[in-house]
Amino acid sequence: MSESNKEEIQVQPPEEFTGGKFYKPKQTSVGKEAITSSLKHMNTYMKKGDALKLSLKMNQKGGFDCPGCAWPDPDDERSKIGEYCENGIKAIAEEASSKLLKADFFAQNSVQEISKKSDFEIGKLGRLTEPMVLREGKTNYESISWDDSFKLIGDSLNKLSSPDEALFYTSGRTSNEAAYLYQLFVRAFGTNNLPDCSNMCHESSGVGLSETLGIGKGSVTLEDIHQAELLIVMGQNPGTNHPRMLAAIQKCKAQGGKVITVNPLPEAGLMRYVDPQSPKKMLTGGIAVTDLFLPCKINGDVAFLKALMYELHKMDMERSGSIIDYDFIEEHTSGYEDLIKQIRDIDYMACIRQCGIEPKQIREAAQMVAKNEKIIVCWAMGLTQQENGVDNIKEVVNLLLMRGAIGKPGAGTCPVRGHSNVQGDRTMGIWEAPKEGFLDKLEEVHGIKAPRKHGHAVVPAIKAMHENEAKLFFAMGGNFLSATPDTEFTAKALQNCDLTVHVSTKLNRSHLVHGKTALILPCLGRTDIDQQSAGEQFVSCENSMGVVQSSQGILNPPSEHLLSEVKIVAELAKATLTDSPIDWDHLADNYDNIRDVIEQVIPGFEDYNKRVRQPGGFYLPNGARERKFNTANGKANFTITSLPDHSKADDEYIMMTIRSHDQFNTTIYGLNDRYRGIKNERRVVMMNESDMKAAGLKIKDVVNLTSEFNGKTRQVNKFLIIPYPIPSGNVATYFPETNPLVPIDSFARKSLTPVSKMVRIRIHKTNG
Ligand SMILES: Nc1nc2c(c(=O)[nH]1)N[C@H]1C(S)=C(S)[C@@H](COP(=O)(O)OP(=O)(O)OC[C@H]3O[C@@H](n4cnc5c(=O)[nH]c(N)nc54)[C@H](O)[C@@H]3O)O[C@H]1N2
Ligand SMILES: Nc1nc2c(c(=O)[nH]1)N[C@H]1C(S)=C(S)[C@@H](COP(=O)(O)OP(=O)(O)OC[C@H]3O[C@@H](n4cnc5c(=O)[nH]c(N)nc54)[C@H](O)[C@@H]3O)O[C@H]1N2
Ligand SMILES: [Mo]
Repeated sequence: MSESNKEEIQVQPPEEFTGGKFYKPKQTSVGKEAITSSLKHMNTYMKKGDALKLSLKMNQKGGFDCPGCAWPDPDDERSKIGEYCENGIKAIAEEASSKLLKADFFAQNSVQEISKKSDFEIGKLGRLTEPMVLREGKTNYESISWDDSFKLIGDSLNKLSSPDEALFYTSGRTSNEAAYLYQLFVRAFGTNNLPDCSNMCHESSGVGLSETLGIGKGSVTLEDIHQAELLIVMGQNPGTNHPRMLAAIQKCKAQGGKVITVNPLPEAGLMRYVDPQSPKKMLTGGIAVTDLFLPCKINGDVAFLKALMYELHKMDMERSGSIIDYDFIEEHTSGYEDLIKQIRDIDYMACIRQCGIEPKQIREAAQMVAKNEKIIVCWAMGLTQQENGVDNIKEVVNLLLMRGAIGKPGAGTCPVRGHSNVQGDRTMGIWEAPKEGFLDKLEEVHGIKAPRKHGHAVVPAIKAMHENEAKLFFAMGGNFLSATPDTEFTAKALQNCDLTVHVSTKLNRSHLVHGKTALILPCLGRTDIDQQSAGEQFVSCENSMGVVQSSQGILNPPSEHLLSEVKIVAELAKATLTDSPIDWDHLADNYDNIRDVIEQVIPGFEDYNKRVRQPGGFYLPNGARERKFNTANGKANFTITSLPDHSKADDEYIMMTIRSHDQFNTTIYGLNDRYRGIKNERRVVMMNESDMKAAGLKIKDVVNLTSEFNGKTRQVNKFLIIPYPIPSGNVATYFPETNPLVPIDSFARKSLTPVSKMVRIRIHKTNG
């Protein structure tokens, strides 16, 4: 393809409005409208019989794992009529789409023409049905056989001057079995270049928790949530992104539990909730979820937590040491003295200014923390996608440790994970920075030589492509272009590659912004039957609370040409590695064989094949849950952080990029954000009314947005201003439309997570 042609490919969604209507944000989530909305999605996008079949099997013991979020299923009784939520239904309606995307569509539409469509339209084109190739210099994708696809990739990989010139991305839907085989292939090939969506998601949690508690995962179970006396929900919007969490919160509240919410926005799901399975509650308007709402400014969390600990310490002094758990601290922790010295001396008013929460409310929160023993902090992207993302997590841990609220029933850490198997993928070794012990085991069990040099995470991977140091990009799922920061920069990086390959269920923009040659390899989804030579297979996934369970699809695959991700990896390995000691066919023919080797390599998977067949699966070991801290000093560590830098120019605003109620990451289910009162429009800037007034802006004014970072200005055009209850100086927009504004060099210290929740921007009014 010529340079000029390349430039015409639309890297960003079209700058077009869809006709938005704006209402007051809702106070209540779920209820009748959620049911209507999910039924509508099922009926519009799926075959009738399939919809019913799927909804009865979703998240049931022996059924399939919802391909949406990673919220766990109840260990005990599961609701017969449906252990799922509105957004789970949308996720399966999207995957089990009745529409098929066939080769003739690609023959009739050039890549450039397809790129003019919106992400919503691209997603609705239907399931991919056969392998497609875009040959160098051509404008359209065309059919290619599986054999030729594997040969093309294998030859390209073997032509690289070093295995480190290849990058192997993973999105978090990949099953344990596929993820294990994939990383095994990548390491047998010779690189640790395994960037994954976790790098953009909960990496800060992993880093922060490992350093302080010795395990990169949360410590609580679902039962702990039910039993908690106090839940603190920070930087998370469960009503939209983890709707089934609301049922767990409801159970907790029914037993007397209290909820503190720390969020710049009064998210509907956290204010009131109506259980869709309780008709009575539906009539009465549901229950209040949040007992204390703290409207924190964006990235005010470190300041808030420090002020909270200051109040707790003060209270402890006044009440002769009865608030802080000194016995726990003495026996299990290190670093308390240093922490308390810092807390005692903090500039309290600086903390108050930075978080924007009134001292009175902080004291109220401190009273609640002091009064309750069983405390859980839940969090998601509001805390992790910050420059100080790791520090946020460390301060959460400091708070819990002060109260001894870890490793006992009803207490602990709860990072609420995103993709349905993102946690399992990491357990399986999808990680650019693997531990030596893990690599030793791979060598011992498989007879390969595992590379020791750490590989690239997402941000360094983009830079490596940008600088021509990496030339082949392979993605196991996901939408790398649109999910990553600095869209224009990333687009150039991908376009620099000799070959880009995507294993996918649906078409997305990453397939359109391609290397010199590009391949799309269509695969089975979670809901599809997976037939291999040893018979029908199931896979397994690990949820947010470390439970591993099986998942088996029940629908006939939409096309006979689809392969499972496991099979794709095995065939790719055979086409690439000429002299491999691994019997790839043996592993792919029967997934029990993969689980047998996982059991030998990864601790906690003893009797994997047997235990994964138990209804409900099994729990992985979790040291923090038992007060066994696998840190260098064997203790839980208090740590010291400093207040984040909030400096900005007078005319700058702090922007967070968030999800609407009608999307799953870059997959746009629809154009509404019902709970926030936004209808039929995604190109919006939610802004405080007094800020609007001060800037001379009115509702529906059309604006362009710029962000300036290290002397470079980035810009997106055509957004509508809407008034919203958000702290002054803060604004909110949707991901991925504003990803072009997130600078590639703005990432979290230590975890390298792009700072998607604190982008300094300017707002420029246009003439419409
Ligand atoms: N339906 C649906 N479900 C999903 C997803 C989806 O896109 N759609 N995505 C999945 C994935 S991969 C993930 S990671 C999770 C994401 O789940 P969330 O983290 O809940 O998703 P976000 O929309 O990024 O929301 C971040 C929340 O943090 C708040 N916030 C932003 N900045 C700050 C801050 O500085 N401090 C505090 N205290 N709060 C802040 C925002 O107001 C918002 O409520 O959801 C998973 N589940
Ligand atoms: N600005 C900003 N950027 C963000 C975020 C943010 O909050 N703000 N959030 C970040 C977060 S938390 C995450 S997790 C990332 C998400 O980044 P990704 O995981 O890369 O993105 P997704 O949109 O989840 O990927 C969707 C695509 O996955 C493919 N797919 C779906 N199911 C399957 C399957 O079963 N197998 C295969 N092989 N493919 C499948 C489909 O083709 C679909 O188009 O984005 C990050 N980017
Ligand atoms: Mo995520």
